[in-house]
Amino acid sequence: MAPFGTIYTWGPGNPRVARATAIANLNGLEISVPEFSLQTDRTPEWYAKFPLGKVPAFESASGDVLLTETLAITHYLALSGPRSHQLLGRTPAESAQIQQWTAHAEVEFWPPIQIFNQILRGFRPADDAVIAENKGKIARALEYAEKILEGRKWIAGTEEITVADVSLASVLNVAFKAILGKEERKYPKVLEWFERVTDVEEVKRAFGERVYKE
Ligand SMILES: N[C@@H](CCC(=O)N[C@@H](CS)C(=O)NCC(=O)O)C(=O)O
Repeated sequence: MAPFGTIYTWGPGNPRVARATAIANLNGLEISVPEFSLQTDRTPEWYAKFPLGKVPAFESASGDVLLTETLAITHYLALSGPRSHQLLGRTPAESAQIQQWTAHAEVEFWPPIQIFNQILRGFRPADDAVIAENKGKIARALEYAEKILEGRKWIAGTEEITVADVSLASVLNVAFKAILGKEERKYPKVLEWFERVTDVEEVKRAFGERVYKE
């Protein structure tokens, strides 16, 4: 099968790419993720295609679709295969719920998680007040998800896995692996749902082995 497109990224561990790749897998689309260095591979030719210079950046096989922004890349991959209606919603109400949870993952969960990521990678000082503030933000968002998951199999209330589940699981994967210890993962419904999502074969292939912080 010829690749549907290429995603340029700094490395296989990029959670934004894991999300997009999982959606491609669910739609049976092959994506090529070549080795790419932010230091040496952002050539003038590459910048001509992606003037912002940020990754992930997507290029379709034909070269006529060029995209940045994880939300847009994921949306395009979700729309481009046989499971588009499942992944993005079969009714306006379903689509809106999926959009709500995809946005919640991106806007409410990811910024505080990213701050920890930056602290762990040495890009930001480990300031106690910043840590407490951002753990509080993650806890608030988790409490909300815990309530919503009461009686729901998938986060947007659908019958099957959607872009919302994959998006939220991709950011929580970082939080559970590197930020929140056992005591802080006191959300049984969220954990049960997270394992359900990351057990889906196409998601597992993109996310890799599930690892929890001690
Ligand atoms: N809003 C963008 C953010 C992308 C982003 O911040 N990418 C970082 C790496 S994770 C990057 O390319 N940094 C290099 C740079 O800023 O030049 C998305 O969601 O895809």
